[in-house]
Amino acid sequence: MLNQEFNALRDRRKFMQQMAAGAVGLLSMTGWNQVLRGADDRRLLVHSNAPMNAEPLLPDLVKSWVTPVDSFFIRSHGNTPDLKADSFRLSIEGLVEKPLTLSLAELGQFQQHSVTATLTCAGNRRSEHSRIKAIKGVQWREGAIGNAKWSGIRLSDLLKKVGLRDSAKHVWFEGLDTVEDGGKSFAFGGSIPLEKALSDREISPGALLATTMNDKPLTADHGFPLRSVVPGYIGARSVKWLSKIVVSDRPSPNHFVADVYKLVDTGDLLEVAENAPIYRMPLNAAICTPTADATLKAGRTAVTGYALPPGVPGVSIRKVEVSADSGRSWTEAKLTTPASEFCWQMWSAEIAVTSETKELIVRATDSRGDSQPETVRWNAKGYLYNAWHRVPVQI
Ligand SMILES: Nc1nc2c(c(=O)[nH]1)N[C@H]1C(S)=C(S)[C@@H](COP(=O)(O)O)O[C@H]1N2
Ligand SMILES: [Mo]
Repeated sequence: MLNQEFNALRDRRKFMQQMAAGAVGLLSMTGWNQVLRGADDRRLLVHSNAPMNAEPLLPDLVKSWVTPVDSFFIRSHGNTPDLKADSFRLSIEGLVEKPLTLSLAELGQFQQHSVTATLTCAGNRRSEHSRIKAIKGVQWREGAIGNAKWSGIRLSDLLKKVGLRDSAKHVWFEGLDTVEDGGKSFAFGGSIPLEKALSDREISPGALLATTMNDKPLTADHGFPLRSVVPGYIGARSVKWLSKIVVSDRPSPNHFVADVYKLVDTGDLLEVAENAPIYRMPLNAAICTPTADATLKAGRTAVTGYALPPGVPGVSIRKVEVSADSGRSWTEAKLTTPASEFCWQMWSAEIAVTSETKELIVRATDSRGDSQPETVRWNAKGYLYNAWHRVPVQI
C-alpha cells in the first residue's frame, strides 16, 4: 500500500489520474498538498513549498531510531536562506562581559560535543486536534517529529567565554530567515531560560549550537550552517540559521516567543499577554504501523510506533500500551530502543485483533507515572496534542 502511495506521489500525472478515479483514497481525502518535493526522491509529504513544511509517512519514521535527514520533517515559517559558510558569523551580545562575533572556523575551536535528541513540532498531530474543532495552521499528522545526532558546541561554553552579567536570565536566538506576518517581515526567534542553557548533563547539553545533523553538515532546510538544538523543548526553540544570541533579563520579544507558541483558548490579546511561552515537549506516542484504514486479518497483529518522554530531565518512558478493544484491555508493548530522557523510543506489540476491532489505540506512561490523557483540552493554536493515538482499521 505504501509503495503504491509513493509511486502515486512520485508520478504526479498518475497521481492525478488515480485521484480522478478515486483510487488514492486516504491520502487524497486528507486534503493535503500531496507532492513529493523535486526529483530528490525525498520521502516527505509536503504541506507547503514556500515556506517549506513537510513530514514523513509513519512507516518510514518508525524504521530507525535515528531518523535519516531525508525522512526528517521540515518546519519553516519563512524562506530557506541561502547562506555561505565563509561569510557566516554568529554574534553574541546583551548581558555579557565581552560581546563576540565568531566565524564557523572560530566556533570549530571550541570543544565539540554530540547529542542524540528528538525534535518535535509543538503542532505535531494538529490534524487530529482539528477534528475537535478546526484550527488554523499546518495540519500536521503524527510525523512532525524526528530523532537525530547533533554535533557542535555547548551553548554554556560560549556563555562562559563571553562572561555572564549578574542580571542574565534568558538566552535569545535569532535566525537569518525572513518571516512575513501581519504585514511585517522579521527573522524567526526563540528563547530559553538561562538555567536550561546551563543545565549540561553527562548525556545531554542544556543546549547545543549544532553544525551537523547525523554527522553531516546541516542541510539548508534544517538550518545550515548553524542552529540551536534544545533537547526536551518544542522544536520552535531550536532556531535554524542561527546568527545572533542575546543574553537578557527577560524572554525574547520575538513574535514566536511573545505571541505564537502559547496555549490559549481564544488567542485574544489579553490571554496571549498573560500566558507563558511553551518550552517543554509533551509526553506522546503514536502508532506508525499499521496505518490508518489498513485492512487487517483477525488474529495476532504486529503494531509499531514511537513514544516521546515529556522533556523533563531524568524522566523517560516507563511503558507503552496498545488496545484493540476501544480501551477495555491493554497489551504492553516491548520498548525496542534504549530509554533516554530527551529521545523518543520505538516500541512494538503483538495484539489480538477481532472482527469487533474498529481501531487500534496507544498510550504511553512516563517514569513518574503520568500517562497520556484519553482526550485533550482544545487550544486555539493547536499545540501539544497528546491524547491517546487512535488508528481506524478494517478487519
Ligand atoms: N530560523 C528558524 N528556525 C526555526 C523555525 C523557523 O521557521 N525559522 N521553525 C522552528 C520550528 S516551529 C520547528 S518545529 C523546528 C523544525 O526543525 P526542522 O525543520 O529542522 O525539523 O525548527 C524551528 N526553528
Ligand atoms: Mo514547530
